Amino acid sequence: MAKTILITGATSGFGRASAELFSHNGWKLILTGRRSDRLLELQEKLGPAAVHTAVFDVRDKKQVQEMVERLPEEFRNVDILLNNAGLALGLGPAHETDLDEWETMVDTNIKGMLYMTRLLLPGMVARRCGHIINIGSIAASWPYPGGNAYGGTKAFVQQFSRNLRADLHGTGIRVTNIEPGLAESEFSIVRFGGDKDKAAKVYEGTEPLTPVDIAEIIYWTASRPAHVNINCLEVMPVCQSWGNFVINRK
Ligand code: NDP
Ligand code: 8X3
Repeated sequence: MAKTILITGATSGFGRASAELFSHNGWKLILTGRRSDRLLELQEKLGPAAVHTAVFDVRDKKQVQEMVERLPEEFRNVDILLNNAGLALGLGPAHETDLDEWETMVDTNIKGMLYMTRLLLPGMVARRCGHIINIGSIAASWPYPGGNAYGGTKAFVQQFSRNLRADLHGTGIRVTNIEPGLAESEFSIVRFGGDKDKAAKVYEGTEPLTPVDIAEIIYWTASRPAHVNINCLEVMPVCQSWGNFVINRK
């Protein structure tokens, strides 16, 4: 019987590429996001019968609850929850940032992931089968100027993923945190408030990771034998590495 993956943020980037790859490999899909036109277009492309779409905002606990309650019978047994929906807003220093932007990142990257996980886990535990795959970031472990609250939200994803594993000990449920570095998607367009030129400059002269690269890693993680748990996987493009510490001299 075909397995089912629920993907948050399937309208773009990593989520969309994952939808295409899992579909290609015969999975049933629950595709979610706020942009309904994109979800419908993807459903049409991937085959309406194997795709259920749900339009909602992961920041809204009630909408998440309703989505889970309204899952059609044939999509109820979710095998993989891909907590992918997320965003960075701004790249300014902490003392100049917009507090609302910080709040949006916390509400999306942390609270959205918590709502989804808490509501789908009981079914997985009852079936003693399932996999939570969270999309963290290199920003969880490696600070950079302007990473402030975004990096903080991804550090939460990192530790929450580990703690989930501890809680789920003995249930057979797997938990993975995938931590990508520079990857070209709509991420920077969103980060810079829709400024496509500024976003393009982030990738200028680089060979960044692509959404397909990340989807393939997600699929590989999910297709390991059932006794293998990839706890955490950090990935950067070859063109990216770490810089030196900086010292402010008098
Ligand atoms: P994109 O901007 O291309 O995709 C983000 C997705 O998240 C969209 O489908 C969007 O859907 C969805 N989303 C955002 N906010 C909400 C919300 N409130 N409710 C529901 N869905 C939401 O970016 P990426 O594919 O690059 O990002 C995916 C994940 O990967 C994010 O968690 C990001 O932090 C992380 N990441 C990205 C990296 C990169 O360099 N690109 C590197 C490391 C991690 P819609 O707008 O339709 O709601
Ligand atoms: C996205 C990668 O380096 O812009 O999480 O934070 S980075």
